[in-house]
Amino acid sequence: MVLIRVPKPWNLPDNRITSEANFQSRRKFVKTFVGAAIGASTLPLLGCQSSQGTEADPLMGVRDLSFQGNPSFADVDRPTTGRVLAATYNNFYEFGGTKDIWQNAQSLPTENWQVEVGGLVNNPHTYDVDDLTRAFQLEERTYRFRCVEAWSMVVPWIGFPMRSLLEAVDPKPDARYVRFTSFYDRNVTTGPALRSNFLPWPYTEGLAIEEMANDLAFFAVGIYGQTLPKQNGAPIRMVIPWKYGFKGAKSVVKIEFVADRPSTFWNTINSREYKFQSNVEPEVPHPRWSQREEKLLGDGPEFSYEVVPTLLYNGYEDYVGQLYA
Ligand SMILES: Nc1nc2c(c(=O)[nH]1)N[C@H]1C(S)=C(S)[C@@H](COP(=O)(O)O)O[C@H]1N2
Ligand SMILES: [Mo]
Repeated sequence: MVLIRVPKPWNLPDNRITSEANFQSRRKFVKTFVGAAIGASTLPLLGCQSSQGTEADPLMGVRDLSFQGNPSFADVDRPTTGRVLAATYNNFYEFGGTKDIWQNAQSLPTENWQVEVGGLVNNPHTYDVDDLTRAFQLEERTYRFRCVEAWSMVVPWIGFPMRSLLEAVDPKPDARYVRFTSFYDRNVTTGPALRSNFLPWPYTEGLAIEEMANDLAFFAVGIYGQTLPKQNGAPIRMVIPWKYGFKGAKSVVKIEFVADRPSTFWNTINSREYKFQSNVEPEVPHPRWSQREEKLLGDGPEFSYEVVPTLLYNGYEDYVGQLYA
């Protein structure tokens, strides 16, 4: 049995939701803040009760996958983050505004998951996730992963390049952007951060079509050799390793090829702090903190970190530099 201790988030300059609430009325600010605080203190307890005294396992429900290692992405110059730590220190606002949402996320219904791909394409298609994993060869890639909040991890993802799907649906010439939408059901995605009315659910993200076609852009269906834990975005999520983590929407249900730059979740909330492009750029500070360094999550199960320098495009300049030259 895995020993669980809910990791303590260090006090980042962030809480993104409360900071956003400053843009709103004072009343809304107070309401949101109280909601988040209550959620943080009671959710872990509720999780224990619902599992009737047995200790819940953050890796519950995961299955083995068959895949090939991609030798080009076998390793990075940093230690791989601990598996349990990556499964217990998450951002998934649909299930709450704190890092310890993994128990709450277990209510995500991942059975018979479908992904609708459409918009400006010649072959629109609604895929079962199992069809996707059969149609495209699964490979493993270890990537650096950098959150805009200045923490980072290194994890082995399993999935397939976004370009495979892009080619299968055959975009029309006027498709210039792609919009990705996460699962949302207000009866399920009931995290305390959601009680406020101003958040533009569902979670959406977007890429320029050239970015989606880049070698690095990836759909992950697994992590650490097995299917994704729900809290990591099961059953399928985006991984865009040269951009800040929020660009990688979890639990994707819809992919639309569009002509114009789409609206996206964080950019709609605060366009000054969360740019549409949001490449990892150490010399471009977030308005409220520096992006020069990051806290790289440790290789053990407990919360720990090492401060390391942030790299331009998260160390992937060779792959993506020409996109932005
Ligand atoms: N649907 C959805 N996707 C999301 C988020 C979210 O809140 N909801 N958070 C993003 C952010 S800010 C980060 S850093 C990563 C975190 O992924 P992880 O929890 O697997 O480390 O997911 C991204 N994708
Ligand atoms: Mo993030």
